[in-house]
Amino acid sequence: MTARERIRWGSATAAYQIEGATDGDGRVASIWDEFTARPGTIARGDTAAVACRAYDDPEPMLAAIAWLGVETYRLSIAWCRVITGPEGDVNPAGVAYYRRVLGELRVRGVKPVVTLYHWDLPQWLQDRGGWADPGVIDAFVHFTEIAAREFGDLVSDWITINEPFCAAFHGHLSGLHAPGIRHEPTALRAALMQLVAHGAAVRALRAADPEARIGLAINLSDLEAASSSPEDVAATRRADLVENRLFLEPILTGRLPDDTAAHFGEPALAAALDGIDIASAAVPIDFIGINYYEHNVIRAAEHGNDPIVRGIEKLPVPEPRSANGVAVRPDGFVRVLSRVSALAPDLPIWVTENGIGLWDYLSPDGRCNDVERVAFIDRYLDALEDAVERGVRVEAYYFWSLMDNFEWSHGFQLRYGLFYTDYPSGHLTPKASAERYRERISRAAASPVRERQAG
Ligand code: IFM
Repeated sequence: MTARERIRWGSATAAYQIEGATDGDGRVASIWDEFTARPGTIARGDTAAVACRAYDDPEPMLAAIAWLGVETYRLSIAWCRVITGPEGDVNPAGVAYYRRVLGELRVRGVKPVVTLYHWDLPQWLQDRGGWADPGVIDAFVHFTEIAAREFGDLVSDWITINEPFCAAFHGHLSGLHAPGIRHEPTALRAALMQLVAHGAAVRALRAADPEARIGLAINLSDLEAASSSPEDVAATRRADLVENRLFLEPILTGRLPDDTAAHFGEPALAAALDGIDIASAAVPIDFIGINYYEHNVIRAAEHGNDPIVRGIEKLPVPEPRSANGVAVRPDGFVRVLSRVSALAPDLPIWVTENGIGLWDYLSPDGRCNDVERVAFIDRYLDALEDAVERGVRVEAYYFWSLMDNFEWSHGFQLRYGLFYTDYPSGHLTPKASAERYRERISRAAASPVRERQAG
């Protein structure tokens, strides 16, 4: 079997980014509803009130999935659509919506992987302290148990939490994401609480279905020191602590990196660990999800330019890069995968996200010729297939995203989709990249037949 036959090809979205209907059918408010309502938080003042209209009409999304020919689709379930408040009651309309989507995926032969937390914390939990309050863990376990009970006959692959780095550090330090807090000790607390919540959710899912495949999705960066000077090397190590090791090490070993206290300070670390046992994050998982976007070159700088890691400067990114300045570096992707593979050789890796943000537009002929994304797909998939041939254990790949959607603080301007979304109608048009991804998937599916014939 060749590398590309071993990989399950998929695409991904998240509830808040696509569903719209934010005050429909018994859904309660999330921190993102509150955040987007604050002036100045989102480009052009966009909100996700309508987004891709996937809640009102999931058919275009389902048709796009079928057209692409992916075997698997990653979606998230909105906590605030399923649980109505502190009493833990279930919203039948929310459950019915996800059962409809999951049922339709089954009819189309597409295997879902469901993320439980993709940043849309119910606002009632934020009002009690959000990810800083230990009560959030029991609430997350309750939501997890309900999800397993309501959807477990249709779902066997679960992701507990998506990108805890972003939810912690963009939500509580840079202020770019909801809930828009800017306080480093709270960000550290939110990071560690999510890891503990992940461990608790894995145990809840396992109890509900011993056969389930469970993991989490962490975003990891490929970091390079600008020079071999001790200052630049130390700066790069600090960035690596905050962006990578703070998540990898507790999940894989149950321990925090040795330099955590030195970076955040003893009092902040002690407060972050109050009442939780970080060792409980290292529960056995069936795969580790890696979201890969970032490669950065780091220089030490007293007054740096990074809103999250003090004392570092991220150097300007040369071409090719995304519209929002993220480097196109398939070699960085392979380094990140190889690093995880070396740390946990027996743990399958699922690339739970990979993609590029561009200022896409439709030409007068109605087509979107996103040549940069087409090149991106070829370069990253070639690199991935080579890495798998060399023994890196990647079992699944999800392109972010199926369709353009609400890109958080960038609103709708920055587009990541394989399908071009017309707002607000929700009409989807396959981009040139969708055609290329579809071609690559069908090539992979066709090759075993060729090989069997040849053999
Ligand atoms: O859109 C996001 C997604 O929600 C989480 N990972 C990164 C994507 C692109 O920024």
